[in-house]
Amino acid sequence: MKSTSRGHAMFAVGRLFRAFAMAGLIIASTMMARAADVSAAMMEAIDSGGAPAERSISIISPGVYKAVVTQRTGGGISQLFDLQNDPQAKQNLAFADRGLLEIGWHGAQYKVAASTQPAYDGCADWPSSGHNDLKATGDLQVIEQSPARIRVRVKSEFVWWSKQVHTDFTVSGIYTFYPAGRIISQVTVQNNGEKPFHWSSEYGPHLMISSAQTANPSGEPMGFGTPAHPEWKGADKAEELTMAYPTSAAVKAGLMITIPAEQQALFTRHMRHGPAGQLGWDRAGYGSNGIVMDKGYQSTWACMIQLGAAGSSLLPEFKAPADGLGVAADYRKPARITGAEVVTDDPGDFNKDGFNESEGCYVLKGPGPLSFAFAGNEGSAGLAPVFKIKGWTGEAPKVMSVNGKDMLAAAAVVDGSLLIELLGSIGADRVEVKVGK
Ligand SMILES: [Ca+2]
Repeated sequence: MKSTSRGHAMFAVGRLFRAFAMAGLIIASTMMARAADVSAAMMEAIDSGGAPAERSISIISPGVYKAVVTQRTGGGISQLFDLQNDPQAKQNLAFADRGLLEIGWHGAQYKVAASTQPAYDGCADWPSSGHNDLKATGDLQVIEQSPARIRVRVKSEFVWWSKQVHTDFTVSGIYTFYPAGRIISQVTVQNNGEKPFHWSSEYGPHLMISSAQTANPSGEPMGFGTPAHPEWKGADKAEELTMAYPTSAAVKAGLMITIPAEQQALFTRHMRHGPAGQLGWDRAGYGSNGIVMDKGYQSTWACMIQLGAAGSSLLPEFKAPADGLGVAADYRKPARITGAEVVTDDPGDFNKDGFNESEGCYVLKGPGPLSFAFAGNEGSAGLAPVFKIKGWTGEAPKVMSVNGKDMLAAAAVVDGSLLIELLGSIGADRVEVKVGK
């Protein structure tokens, strides 16, 4: 296994555990016990309940991040906090009025001035605060909850410029939140309304972040870039990722978004609104070329958002778009697994290769214990891979063995499947993995 600068991430996860480790209060024999405690405390979902306007679901990975999904926006991720650098959760990285993952606004036939038409097709927003005003808040449901991950399903309709509801033009999403700062979203867009919708280049998955007003009053706190265009000059052709990275000392976190490589047939280009400093927000990510959604249109796709944080023993630091290339490769060019049964028909695995893009996990089968070889593609970071092992009959292990060394994991058995996320980075080299004893 290639040693990395984050090698010590193997055991040190979470503030509590790091504090113990640094204080030298634990020795090897008790390390696993402490690791188990930390693992058991991983991932919590808190449903506030209440009326649609007030209802939210908070997802917390202790010491790593907190996200809040709100019904008033139609199911947007209205808040995201880097708990490594902002333990009091005061600096919201997402733009609260909409959501961290935004998928469109302007249509192709955009016009506002002197328009007398009540609702031509020129705008479709999701999420947005307009959903609450229009009582198009939709539905939120926690569909899975364990120490390994939390899944939240949201359903709503697009709205027009936050002023009218696009009846039967629906969006539904399933967010899968993992302990290591990763949010996988599966999105389904469907038009059962009578009118076609003509999109501008804005249709696609975007990061929507807060800007000057909340993070750094003196200027733009985060820039947007891509690997080929680090400061967003051009960037018309879709690349590996879009990143929001800190441009002031006030921000220690970065965010990146990527899509499965095959989806670049749909999302062929990048999109950025800008400028950040003027508006209090900015949004950028993948766009498209004039997609028309006729009556009956339906499309399901997925994307990955990864948080980076300075000073984290688990997460990478994102200072420039190129810092996300390894993590993007993890999602876009999954590793090859040999020596175990790979499941290629899991719902959400778009290209049936055994890596489920909609859940961000490898899918295997076996009652356990399981041993297999895991070989990343060139350039992969091997950051916190996730495995779903169907037919598992044992307990959820607290560690995984990688080349004979135990590494901390977050795991749970859910509906007969073991879900297990390795809490560390293993790089791109081939490693031998053992799950269960
Ligand atoms: Ca796949």
